[in-house]
Amino acid sequence: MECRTYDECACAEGRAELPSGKIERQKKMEFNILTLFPEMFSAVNTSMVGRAVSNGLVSLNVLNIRDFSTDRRKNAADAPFGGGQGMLMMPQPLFDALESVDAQEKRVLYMSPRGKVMDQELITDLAKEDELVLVCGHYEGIDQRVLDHFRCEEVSIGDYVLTGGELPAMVLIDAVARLIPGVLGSRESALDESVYSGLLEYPQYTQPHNYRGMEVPEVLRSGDHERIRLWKFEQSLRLTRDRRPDLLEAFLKSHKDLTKRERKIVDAVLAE
Ligand code: 21W
Repeated sequence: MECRTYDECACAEGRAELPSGKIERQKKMEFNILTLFPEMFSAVNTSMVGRAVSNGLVSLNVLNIRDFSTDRRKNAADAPFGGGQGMLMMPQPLFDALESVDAQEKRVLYMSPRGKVMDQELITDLAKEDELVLVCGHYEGIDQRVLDHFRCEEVSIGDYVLTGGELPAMVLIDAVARLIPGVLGSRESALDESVYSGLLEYPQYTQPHNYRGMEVPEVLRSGDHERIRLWKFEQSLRLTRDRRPDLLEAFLKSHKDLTKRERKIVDAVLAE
């Protein structure tokens, strides 16, 4: 059933419609976040994910690691044993903060530049959980005993250097939250995207058809759905060939079931 507006939709109150048409209460997903900069996460409340928080589909439990320090000056970092630059986050505040959210029983992710680079496969897997614990590091990182004891999975968002794990944690939350039923409005869909099909997205156009003399490709206004589908496929193939040959190779390996027309387009694009 299509909902006319997001707020009329059953999913707006934490209920999701099942394929049977039955409406069942949606289990909310909780993110426990450990950070030295809790204020940064207020950004999440002003986004699409913020709407999901208001609707009870997502909840953020943001803990300030410093609040758990038993040190008289509330220190949370010290110099590394064995020397080396900078400071490391000490085990005591992190152990206490992690135990306060029962992290021993949960999937714990440590945002780290040496982690596995996040991809859509990891995100879909994380979206199956009811609860996650995200540890945001700062300075040069955290004491290894924290990672070992809580069996932390180390996750990076890519090969560039940031100042800490807060923005990566927000990237992860955003990517996971949009897969929770009801988080995206009825207009958006979590399916039908490049990361799912394996190809980059084709160029898109909206009104007006002529803007400052620049015309929308004629085929998109033809009404011929098959011609349009094949045009989009061809554009996606070209972009993927030029920008992400790695993705094109994987696509061709996994899509042996192309139609005759699609096969012809693939051969032509590869020959160009
Ligand atoms: C950057 C911490 C570099 C440590 C050995 C000892 C989390 C991040 C971060 C940061 C270093 C992510 C060194 C992509 C990122 C993050 C802060 C290492 C050198 N090596 N994804 N000292 N990029 N970054 N410093 O930076 O916390 S996920």
